[in-house]
Amino acid sequence: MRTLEEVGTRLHRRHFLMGASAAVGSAILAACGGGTATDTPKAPAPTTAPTTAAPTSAAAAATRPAGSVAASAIVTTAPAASTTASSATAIGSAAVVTRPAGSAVASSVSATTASGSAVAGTTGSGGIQTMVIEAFDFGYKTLGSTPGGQTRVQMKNTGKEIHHGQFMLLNTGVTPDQLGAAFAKGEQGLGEVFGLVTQAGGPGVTLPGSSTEVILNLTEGQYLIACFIAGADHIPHLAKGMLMPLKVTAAPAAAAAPAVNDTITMFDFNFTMPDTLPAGKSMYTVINTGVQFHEFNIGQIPPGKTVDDVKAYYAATTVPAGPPPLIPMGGMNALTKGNTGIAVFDLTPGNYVAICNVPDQSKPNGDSHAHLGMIKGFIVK
Ligand SMILES: [Cu+2]
Repeated sequence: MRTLEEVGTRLHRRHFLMGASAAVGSAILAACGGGTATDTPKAPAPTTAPTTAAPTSAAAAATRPAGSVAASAIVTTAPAASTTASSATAIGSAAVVTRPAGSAVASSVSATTASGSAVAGTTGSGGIQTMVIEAFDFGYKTLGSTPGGQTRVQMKNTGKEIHHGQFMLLNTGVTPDQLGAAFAKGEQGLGEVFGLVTQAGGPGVTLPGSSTEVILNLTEGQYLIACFIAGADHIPHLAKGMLMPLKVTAAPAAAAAPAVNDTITMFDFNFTMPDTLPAGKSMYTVINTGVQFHEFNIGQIPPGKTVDDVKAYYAATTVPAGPPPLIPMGGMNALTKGNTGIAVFDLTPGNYVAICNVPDQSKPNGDSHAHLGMIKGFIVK
């Protein structure tokens, strides 16, 4: 595990979509089955993710070797080989799909079929299903397909870098090829990219060795799960394999949203939220009423540091020396205007900040929203 200082460097450099480039476009094409990818993602990922937890009893894991191009090349391995598991809420009989960087698939739909008709995870109390995502350096292991509806999305980071999982729903009629082509235009294509997808939330920044959770009411459609965090090389992780197609099918039945502690509103450019949140487990409906898309990520402020230190840290043009003045603790990733999701926390007392790191979408190369006012302190007690 890296030191907090190293992780903080990644955090500071993070800039949603800043890495839009030909490499990112190609990665999207490769992930979604586009046939015209001309560039392969850098830094090939391992063909199997590290196994960090005991496999669940009935989980079948399908691992696609890097470079496999046909559905028939997918091999189903014993559960012990690579299984995403989570303590009490493991996926029951669901198939887990690993898509290492560089693997080209015919289409996400056929991949899903070939993996053994992947189905949703366990349906828990209240009709809320659970979807476990393992994030590693650099890729995701999770379901290739899931029914829609209220879904508890748990992300476990088994890598050495910080990761998140941004759910992007391709708008009606949009093909993965279109999205890949827009990304490939780099900064010039960002406006186009924003018009092709709906930001549907997802687990926020998650420290190595940690887990975070959100509840999303997934609607039917083709999604991509992506990590836009960049490492020291400024290449976003999605270009290295952290890009996972997810097919969401019709919801079997409407499940009621769980009860929450409160509502947190994101707008251009701040948050409306309580000054104090309770320690322990709590849940918040997060809604975006702004024009631009926003996220509600949170970080704990270490003793001796303040909200002003966090603001100064992000305002600096070069990464300040020393450990960062905040420790990422997850939250709700970006939501398009009008979208909602539920952030699930289990917090220890202390000082915290809410922060939005997505860029100003009103201009090319826009500043992070954090620079425009979306850093807000709150207390947990
Ligand atoms: Cu924002």
